[in-house]
Amino acid sequence: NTKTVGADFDAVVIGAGFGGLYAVHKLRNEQGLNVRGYDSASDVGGTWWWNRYPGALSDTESYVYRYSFDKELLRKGRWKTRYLTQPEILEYMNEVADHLDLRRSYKFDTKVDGAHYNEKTGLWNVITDSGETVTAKYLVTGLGLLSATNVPKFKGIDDFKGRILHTGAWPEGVDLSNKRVGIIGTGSTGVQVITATAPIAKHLTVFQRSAQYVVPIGNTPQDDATIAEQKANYDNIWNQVKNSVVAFGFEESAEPAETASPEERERVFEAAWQRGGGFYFMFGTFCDIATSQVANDAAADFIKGKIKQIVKDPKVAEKLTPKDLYAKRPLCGNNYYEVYNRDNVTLADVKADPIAEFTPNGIRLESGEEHELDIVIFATGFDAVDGNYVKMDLRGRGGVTMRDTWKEGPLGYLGMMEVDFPNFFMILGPNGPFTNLPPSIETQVEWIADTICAMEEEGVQSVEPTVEARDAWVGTCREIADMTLFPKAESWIFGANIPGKKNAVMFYMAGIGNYRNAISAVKEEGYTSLIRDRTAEKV
Ligand code: FAD
Ligand code: NA7
Repeated sequence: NTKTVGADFDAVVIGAGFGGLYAVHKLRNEQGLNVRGYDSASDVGGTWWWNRYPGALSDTESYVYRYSFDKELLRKGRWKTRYLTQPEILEYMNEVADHLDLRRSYKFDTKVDGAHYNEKTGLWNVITDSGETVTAKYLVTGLGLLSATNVPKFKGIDDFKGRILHTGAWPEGVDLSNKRVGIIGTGSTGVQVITATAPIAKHLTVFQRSAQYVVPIGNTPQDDATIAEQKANYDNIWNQVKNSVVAFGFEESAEPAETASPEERERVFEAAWQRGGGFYFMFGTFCDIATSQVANDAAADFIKGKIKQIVKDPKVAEKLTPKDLYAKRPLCGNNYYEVYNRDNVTLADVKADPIAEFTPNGIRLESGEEHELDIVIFATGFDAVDGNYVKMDLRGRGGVTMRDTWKEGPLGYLGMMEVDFPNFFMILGPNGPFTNLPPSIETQVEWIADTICAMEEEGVQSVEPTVEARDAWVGTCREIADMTLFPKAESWIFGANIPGKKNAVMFYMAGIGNYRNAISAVKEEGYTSLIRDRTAEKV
């Protein structure tokens, strides 16, 4: 019962994470389209299927790291602590898939190698690694923005006799206990895997390139009364979340640190330190930490003071003290700096003494110092945002490739569409919101589903953004980003973590509330920024 004449499916959805699953639900269950989903993973879960490393956890609080659209799912939600562990999130995703009967639309263990738009038929040809090629009118991609693993190349890596693992592709059954473990990377993931590994490993060596600002996570148990209150108050909670900036479930501060007294700053930072939460520390304490150098220095100095207090060996404390701005994705952890007081933990500063090579027995630094290891864990992050898009052979009108369209850095209209790619919709594509992600994913999937519905009702065959609209959106994102300190710090947010990747703005940083208004306006104005049924003459 495909509506599109001559197509195998009305829509193909790639990905079975939060994004893909909701897209299949909206398009298939609500709009009656014939949908095929693909994921290279063996089951649903996306991020939470792949990232099974010890300590894997969401640092968005449990009550808002979930879908909001289904009251029954909200009512059934279960959690024991303030944050959800990876197994709990995976269980939740499985429950969602069962509840909405989503699995039957998917082919798992199937990678989409490419998708080519055929201008004659007006259909996407979707090519998979199972040898199957299918056609569909719409292509919806939920490929994940932190999903394409970054595996740096090191000399001698093939000679290493031990095991090498990446946190983002973690196999079942790895036992780190009593092993000599090396961890490369101290980002959000590194902090989690380091704190989980230190107590069980025989010895842990952390290879740190950049020292990080890490505040406590504050993962306390949550009693039934608190959970019942959160559930009873969900209408207000989601309303606040969807009109906020970072969508983390707390009110962002309206107080500037710039004008606060030193005592007031100390009081507010200390309270946030005790409360826990990385995004809370950056956005819930004062309103100008991400925009004012003075405020940023105040927050950074507070954390540096804590490092000095916590870490017993002053030389180690110095290595752990960040030298740059507090303007990457804010991190939090469970007694992170305390790890370095343990006898079985060594910190190797690989900015001062870089990794020279892997040897059969471990890692040798440029100074000649060798660390003997049984297992090396790459907590080296992801080719974020556009990584999975440029890996695929995506071709739009006239065979134009996404790789070429984004060769100077990813673009994207509203974080969801691209010029020359008709009937193509991205979930969390470039220049979408920088927030707790499930609420932004829902916002985008709902807009995509509404747009498809409107086009179907109008009888439109194809829809794509104008160059002007796309360029204006990218320009807006650049202007907003430049009002913050984030572009001044080197991180995945601007593509700085991948050697050779062009530094580009990849997020809309004005918050989910403003984002929702911006995309609603496009719909209310009748999608005037989209070209319907573009033909050669109109170009
Ligand atoms: P994903 O969950 O990444 O799913 C994408 C799926 O697409 C994957 O399963 C992948 O296999 C599949 N795929 C990609 N390309 C192809 C292809 N060519 N063919 C077939 N399948 C393909 N966000 C927060 O908001 N709060 C947090 O606390 C938080 N913590 C995180 C912790 C970790 C360790 C990581 C890695 C991410 C975290 N995130 C967090 C971000 C997280 O990715 C999002 O919250 C959310 O899970 C993204 O969902 P998604 O569906 O967009 O993408
Ligand atoms: P991140 O935040 O990109 O962190 C990766 C870490 O790995 C970071 O400390 C990097 O150092 C380090 N790294 C990367 N390449 C190398 C090489 N070649 N040598 C040494 N060290 C290296 O990734 P995460 O997985 O922690 O987090 C990504 C997001 O996923 C996170 O924000 C959550 O939302 C989930 P650097 O800082 O670049 O000097």
